[in-house]
Amino acid sequence: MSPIQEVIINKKTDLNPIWIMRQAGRYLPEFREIRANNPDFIKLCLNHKLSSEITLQPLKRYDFDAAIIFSDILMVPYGLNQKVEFKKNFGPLLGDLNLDNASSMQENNFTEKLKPVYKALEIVSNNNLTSNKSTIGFVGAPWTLMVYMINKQSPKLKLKKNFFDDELLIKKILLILEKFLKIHIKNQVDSGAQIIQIFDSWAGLLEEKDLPYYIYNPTLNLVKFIQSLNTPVICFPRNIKDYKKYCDFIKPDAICIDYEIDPLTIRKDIKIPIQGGMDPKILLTDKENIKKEAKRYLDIFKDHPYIFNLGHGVLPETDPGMMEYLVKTVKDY
Ligand code: 1CP
Repeated sequence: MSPIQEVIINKKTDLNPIWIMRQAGRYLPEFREIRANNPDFIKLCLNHKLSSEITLQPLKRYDFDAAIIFSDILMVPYGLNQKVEFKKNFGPLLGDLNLDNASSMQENNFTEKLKPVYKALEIVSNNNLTSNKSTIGFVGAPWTLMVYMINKQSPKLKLKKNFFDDELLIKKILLILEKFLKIHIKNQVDSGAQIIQIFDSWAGLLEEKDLPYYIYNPTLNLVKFIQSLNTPVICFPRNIKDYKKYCDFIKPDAICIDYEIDPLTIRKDIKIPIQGGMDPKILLTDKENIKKEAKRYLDIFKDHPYIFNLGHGVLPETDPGMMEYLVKTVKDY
């Protein structure tokens, strides 16, 4: 079993495995080089040779304990025939959702559209660089995906005004997403993903009273499905107020925390394995500070099953040398 699985499944506390969200990406010059020659981001995700190579790039540099497949949560709306583009200095831009078209999507057509993602997972999980490491697959949570599908761009701080007006539309989208997220998850597991992470990046936009309908129930459904495949699931509901309530309801195998939350409170409240927390901006400071902050998290979770990670994705302006220093600090702890 790989160290991350030991932490999640066997609740080991002495291993301190590390991987980093967005570890395969914009802070690495070797990624930028590939990206410069591949302006269409979706096409790049659908190029299994390149996406598997990008996935493995950080493992060639650093002693990470996991590879996370180079893909995007928005590959699911893309698979459902919604147009998805990534605009430079703007982010994702989606076309109108054609609900009839999405509802009538056949399972095998969806799988066929995303086949290169699964192919890349096979390549990565069979590569020597991932032996004794975990290959992580992922999906966006239904709520976060629905936000992009209706809002058609990043909500940043707020949703469009009439977002919640069409209740029937919302209900239908949630049902379609439940079906196709399960297919996407199963395909990833069948292709070598040993762990699934669910990203709910916009969980923090909802009020407490709306959490059961938009987050708790749909996510619980996916979590149960992933667990039925004998696969551990890590949930990352970014920016929520009550991680304990979330964990009590959804019961993921591990919970990833953001950098706004106090790790001491989390350790007190939550019994399941914990991942993440450190502010990605710390990597933009200096070595002394990186060591201090990394140790703070490692000390706090010394006797708790803990996977080192950041509290959000690594920032593009991060110096790869500082990442090396962070990995060394965690490994030497
Ligand atoms: O321009 C570029 O070079 C593309 C930048 C980029 C990258 C490297 C995007 C566009 N997506 C990704 C890869 C990606 N996205 C991974 C790969 C594996 C890894 O190394 O971690 C993962 C796991 C994601 C997940 C993802 N995509 C999330 C959840 C995590 C988070 O950041 O909150 C979200 C919200 C997206 C949507 C998305 N993809 C890309 C952008 C710019 C965005 C929008 C973010 C926003 O709305 O502000």
